[in-house]
Amino acid sequence: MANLILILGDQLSPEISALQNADPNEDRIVMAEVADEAGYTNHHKKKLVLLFSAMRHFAGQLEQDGWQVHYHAFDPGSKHKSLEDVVAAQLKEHSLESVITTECGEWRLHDQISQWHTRLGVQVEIRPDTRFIASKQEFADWAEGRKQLRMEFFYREMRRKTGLLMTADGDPEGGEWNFDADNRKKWTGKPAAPATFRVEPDKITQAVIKLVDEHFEDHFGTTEDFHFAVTREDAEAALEHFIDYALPCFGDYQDAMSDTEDWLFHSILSPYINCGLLDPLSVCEAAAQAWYSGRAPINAVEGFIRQIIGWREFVRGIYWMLMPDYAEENRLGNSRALPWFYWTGETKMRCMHRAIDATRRNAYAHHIQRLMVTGNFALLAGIKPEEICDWYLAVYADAYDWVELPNVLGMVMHADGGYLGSKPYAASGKYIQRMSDHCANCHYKVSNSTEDDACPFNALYWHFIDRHRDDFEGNPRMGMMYRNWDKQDPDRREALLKRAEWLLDNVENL
Ligand code: FAD
Ligand code: DLZ
Repeated sequence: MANLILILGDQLSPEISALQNADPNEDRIVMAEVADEAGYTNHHKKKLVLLFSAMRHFAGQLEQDGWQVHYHAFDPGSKHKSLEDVVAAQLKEHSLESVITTECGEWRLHDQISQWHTRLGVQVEIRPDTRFIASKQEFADWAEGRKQLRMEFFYREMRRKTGLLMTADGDPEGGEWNFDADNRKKWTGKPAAPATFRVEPDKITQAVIKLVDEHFEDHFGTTEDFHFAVTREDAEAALEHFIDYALPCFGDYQDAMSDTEDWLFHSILSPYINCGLLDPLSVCEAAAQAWYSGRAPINAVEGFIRQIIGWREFVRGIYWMLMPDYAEENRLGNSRALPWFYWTGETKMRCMHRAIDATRRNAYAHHIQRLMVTGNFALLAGIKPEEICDWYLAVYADAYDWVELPNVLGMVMHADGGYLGSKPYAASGKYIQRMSDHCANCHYKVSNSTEDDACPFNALYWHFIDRHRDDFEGNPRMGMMYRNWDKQDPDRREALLKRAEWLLDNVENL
């Protein structure tokens, strides 16, 4: 019996499970650019270009390899607005009775596809996504019965499972599981950050840029200077570029921020890993090889691998274990609307301006900008989780619900009660000053806390500590913060809270 094989925009891998044991002469592949997927959030224009162009290149490659592919290019006038519409039309046109697909990354779409067998009256086979190291079930089994879920312990399981950076005796290479303590240097301009990997848009990408500019004009960001890879071959070249030029310093400057450099020593590989152009395990193997051959130090390589087989796998496990209720969590009871400057970057807070402006230009900001700048501000200001989550889902080229939601709702907003961290990542302006050179160029003074020109992060930090006493005073990792707060002169505490109240009342004008 011939099957219809659906490949989604983030499943652009030749080894995707939906294609296993398929017959190019019998089975038909369907891929579709549709309004529902392009419009469920205000996707950054560069994300749309990346996905549509990568999908078109992937479909072309499948055809060259002998597959029969139906590719539905985006057409605003099309009567087919959803993947279901396109699939239903293909089933009818070719009298097919069975759909095969790989489980998708988002609850929203997973929920829809799970109903297709009744809605479309055909057999629908949903296969596991074998590109992840741990299956959903494996994660759930690991989590079961544990009082606390800690990424570090899950990560060690993934190291054992993959053998990455493990000795023949089953010990971690370098004698430690985690070299994070070595990875906190401030970057002062030296060593120079490498040039970004660039691919100039080919004809297919140019056509997609035109399409996005024409039909997605009101979406966030810009298509200008689009230089992402859109094929597996170019994504592999991006990986090599990272390993040769950035990986050696990745660890040292992993937490650094710069007022002048957007990318520093980060890999910029998440957009490719998440849409399937790069295989996460192969990426880690390439990094491990760089350590074995002496091309990168252990703190860099271990730190990088931990992000992928540790954090990336862990957040996915949390997502599927806790959805759909997870998306509704708001344990800190936040109620403030997202300030408009998240969409414009127009704020006098230099670190926020730089992070949001880079996001607008590049559909990218590195982890510390996401966590300790835009995320930290949202946490301290008590922004509604659903609004800040929707912002993060929209603005990054690598954003998909399964990875964005736990990072934002859990890691940044602590709205889930602490699955992603045993304490909130709340910090005052001092942290930003320690890890960056933004403060030297800021309208506000990081050394001030209560004055009119004081860095907003300072008073907001203490306001957060004060208003969440019931939530965090008993947390052993936060006791010191409460002792520091309680030790301060009552007049100063009052002045800090007053300044914070003013900031919150005037949040749109900061
Ligand atoms: P590098 O710094 O070079 O790290 C290497 C790889 O590790 C990344 O490519 C990514 O695959 C993985 N990784 C690192 N940290 C994480 C993490 N916390 N969770 C999952 N994978 C991780 N990552 C996404 O892929 N999509 C998102 O939508 C996303 N949203 C985020 C939102 C917030 C608030 C925060 C704090 C983090 C978010 N992350 C997200 C994680 C991380 O910031 C990005 O993966 C990273 O910045 C991507 O850039 P890079 O490829 O240069 O990463
Ligand atoms: C993110 C995205 C976008 C913008 N557009 C499409 C699309 O038109 N067709 C498609 O198959 N996939 C798209 N995607 C990715 C899907 O939304 C993705 O498969 C889900 O988010 C599940 O992870």
